[in-house]
Amino acid sequence: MLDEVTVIIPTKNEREGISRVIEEVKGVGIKPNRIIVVDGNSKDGTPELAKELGAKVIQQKGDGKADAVKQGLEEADTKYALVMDGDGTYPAKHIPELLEKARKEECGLVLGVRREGRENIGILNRFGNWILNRIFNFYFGVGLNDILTGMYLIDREKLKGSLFEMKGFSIEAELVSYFTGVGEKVCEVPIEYRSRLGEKKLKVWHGILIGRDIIRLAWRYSPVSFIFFLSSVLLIPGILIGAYVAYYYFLYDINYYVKGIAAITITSSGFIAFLLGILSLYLKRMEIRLKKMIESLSREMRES
Ligand SMILES: Nc1nc2c(ncn2[C@@H]2O[C@H](COP(=O)(O)OP(=O)(O)OP(=O)(O)O)[C@@H](O)[C@H]2O)c(=O)[nH]1
Ligand SMILES: [Mg+2]
Repeated sequence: MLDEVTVIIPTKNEREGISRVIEEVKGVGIKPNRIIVVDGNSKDGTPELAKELGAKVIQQKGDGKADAVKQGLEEADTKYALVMDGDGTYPAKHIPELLEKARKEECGLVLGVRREGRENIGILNRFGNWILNRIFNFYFGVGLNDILTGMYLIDREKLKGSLFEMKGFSIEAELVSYFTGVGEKVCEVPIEYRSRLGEKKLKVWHGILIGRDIIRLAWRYSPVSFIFFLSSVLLIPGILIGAYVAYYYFLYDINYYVKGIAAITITSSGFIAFLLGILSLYLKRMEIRLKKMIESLSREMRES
């Protein structure tokens, strides 16, 4: 079963953690040639160390974690790819659990949700994670718990069509957006998180960039929620002003012409936006249905 997985470890100066990670991954039964370390110009001997331990090491093109993960996903040739940090924070013992979940429930993406050891995340990161998860769930209409986890399993066959437009630490947000947006199942498995070995790369401003990117991704993969948001921004004040005008007209016979026209204009714009929202929801569902149909057709053709 584990032969179906390639483990991808993006690294940048992770000499202190990489041995532990590779040893643990081998320990659960993954063959060394199925461990790909994508190194981003480490100056501390990380790639040499990884090679000594038998892992396949490739030098990343481009820069940032996103480019490294993308390259690893292209390099892998198994159905599943598991991405994990090279800093020793994610225990490899969870790999079989993530794989089993994907196989059983046909998930496109399985997120390792950090449950145990949350104190090792750091208070600022925990707070940032909480906000970013809320923003994501709001715009995508889902209830995920840890979209920015550094340990996740991808069904590579279901990844075709992903655009990989994001940079750096926004890769996780992009992958979750893609799978959610195209209607593939995003599953969750609780995992443990340990304290980091070596120097931290993630800074506060990365969190801000991730927030901006989630909004961009929502517009691309979940425009429906944007349109409904816009329609409520128009409809609510429009109806309130309309009620105000009607109240004075019917009870006191006072005419507010400008407010009346404003109420009609704003409410009808909001109503049109609402109808457009319903239309795009319908189109999105149709896109997902068509995609599923094309997939099953091509599967049938491949099998026959
Ligand atoms: N190849 C490559 N790997 C990177 C780059 N930047 C970060 N990484 C690796 O990506 C993984 C995640 O980075 P981390 O610094 O652990 O960030 P994090 O897990 O979000 O946050 P902390 O672990 O709390 O610091 C680590 O294994 C890093 O070494 C990069 O530019 N290129
Ligand atoms: Mg990390």
